Amino acid sequence: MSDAAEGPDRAEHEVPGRHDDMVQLLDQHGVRREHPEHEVDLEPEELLGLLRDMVVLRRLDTEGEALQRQGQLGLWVGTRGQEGAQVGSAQATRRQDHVFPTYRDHGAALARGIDPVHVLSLFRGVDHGGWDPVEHGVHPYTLVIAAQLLPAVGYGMGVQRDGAVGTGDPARDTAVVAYLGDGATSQGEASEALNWAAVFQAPVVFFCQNNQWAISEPVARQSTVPLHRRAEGAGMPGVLVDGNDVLAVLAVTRAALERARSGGGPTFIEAYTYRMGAHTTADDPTRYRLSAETEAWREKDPIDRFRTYLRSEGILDDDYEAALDAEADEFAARLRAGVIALVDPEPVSMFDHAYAEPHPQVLAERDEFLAAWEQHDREAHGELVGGAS
Ligand SMILES: Cc1ncc(C[n+]2csc(CCOP(=O)(O)OP(=O)(O)O)c2C)c(N)n1
Repeated sequence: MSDAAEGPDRAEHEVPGRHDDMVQLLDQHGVRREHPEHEVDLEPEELLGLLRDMVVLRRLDTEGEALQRQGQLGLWVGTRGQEGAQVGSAQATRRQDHVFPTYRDHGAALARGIDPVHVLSLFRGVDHGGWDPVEHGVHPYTLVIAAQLLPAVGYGMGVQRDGAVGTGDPARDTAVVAYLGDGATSQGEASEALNWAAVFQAPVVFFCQNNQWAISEPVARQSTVPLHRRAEGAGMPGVLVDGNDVLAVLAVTRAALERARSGGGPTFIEAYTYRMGAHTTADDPTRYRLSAETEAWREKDPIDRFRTYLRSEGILDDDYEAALDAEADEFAARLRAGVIALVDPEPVSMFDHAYAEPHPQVLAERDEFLAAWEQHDREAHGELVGGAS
């Protein structure tokens, strides 16, 4: 399919190049397509599960934005429009796989069982994002662009050396998913990570969500060739998938993960999608992009498209929709209550998790901080006392 990238509606800032190799199993009108290499065969319950995950993720986004506007969060990083890419890719992972997310990959966090209140606690500023990475197989969010990519490759190489790749045991063979954005491909670390992964045949799937913008910088300022074609230069397959087609994303990511787990090496996936909202709640996208562009992408909405398909197959009906709405409402209510109930941490607690074991420099910094804090307290108290006398 080429309607997003070719022809008269291709926006000026998009990277020129042929996109007719884009894997798609549902066209933008929700009509099912065959693909010679990539297929998925899911039970109706599994299909409904994908819809549910996308609807709940969108609700998380709506609530996150509302909570930020109400002053309950310092910032919110939205996912609207990227539900197909995130849910499809995360649902392709297995329990033993390990995921390295960015700050926007809430769909991956939810899919891997992380409490959404925990995700929001980071954006409330009461937590550093410290869920247990081992329990969930999800590293903490990375806010420094591309900084997660080399650790992801290192983790993959570790898995390889632990003998958990290519054993043929589906419960043991392990892969890594490294999420990145289109803007992140401009960082030197991205090139280093791709090269290392290819040279060492690390079991890593680079899942790049090309949402067209790196804040206000369009993708054409990041690359002169479509992003997935960079993989060839690094020495790994690059696959372009319609990121708003949850089925195609699931199929492509499953295949890439299977390849990685079996010892076949890394793959780079470009999920062609769009960020419908602002970069974060601190951003105003009307300053750098046209509403006509956003409107054109609205037509390709991953949830509407999938819903249309499920309805046409008779898998989705009004009763399920009503139950799903009720579930999303309940999810939202739990989220709001959970976020508002979060307790501010002791300021000194920020030193607690820097290292697994006590570290002399961190302990010294902690003492220094405590002394300054107490001094500040004394002065504030003194001032009050002084002012009253
Ligand atoms: C190393 C580094 N440089 C700059 C920034 C500021 N910054 C935050 S988000 C962002 C854009 C990232 O765009 P992209 O990788 O496409 O991901 P998206 O936010 O679109 O999901 C930038 C430049 C940063 N966080 N880290």
